[in-house]
Amino acid sequence: MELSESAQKVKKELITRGIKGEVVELPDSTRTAIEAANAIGCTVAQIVKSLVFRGAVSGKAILIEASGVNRVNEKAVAQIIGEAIVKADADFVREKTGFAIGGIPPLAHATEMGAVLIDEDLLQYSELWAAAGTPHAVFPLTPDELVKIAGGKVVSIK
Ligand code: 5CA
Repeated sequence: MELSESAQKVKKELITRGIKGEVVELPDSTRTAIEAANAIGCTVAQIVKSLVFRGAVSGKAILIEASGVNRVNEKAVAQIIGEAIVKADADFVREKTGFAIGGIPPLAHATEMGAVLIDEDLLQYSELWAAAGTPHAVFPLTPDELVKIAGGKVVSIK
């Protein structure tokens, strides 16, 4: 079946960046990390959550690539980036990334992120899965590929 427009955008960018993993669109929802893990048949920890926050002072988009099992410690992240962060609303997420919540990919965003952080806990797995633009689309990648395409700093986010 043909990929939806948003998933195609991600697929194109993956090809451009030399990532081999194929975008798959699944019948079951992959909107949340738990749903994605169930639909794929992997652990929740292997799911890459692409979470968008807003810099409280700068107003910049802060992207955090977190393991599906981890909750972002906003105080710890504030220490790392040098300003407080607040959870972004759906409109901010759409404006900055070009995608809707539940399908935010680690790349192919509409605007450049102010900062990108990658959860160090993701580095222990040989295979990860990230959203590919819609709440039904995902693709597999390695931790090295995630660091390459997201272009972020690997840190503890929890
Ligand atoms: N497709 C899966 C991973 S493959 C996915 O996108 N998971 S996620 O965790 O990155 O996206 C869901 C996240 O969006 C939730 O954890 C939550 O942090 C955020 N979210 C959900 N609803 C809202 C909302 N109304 N406003 C802002 N953020 C939201």
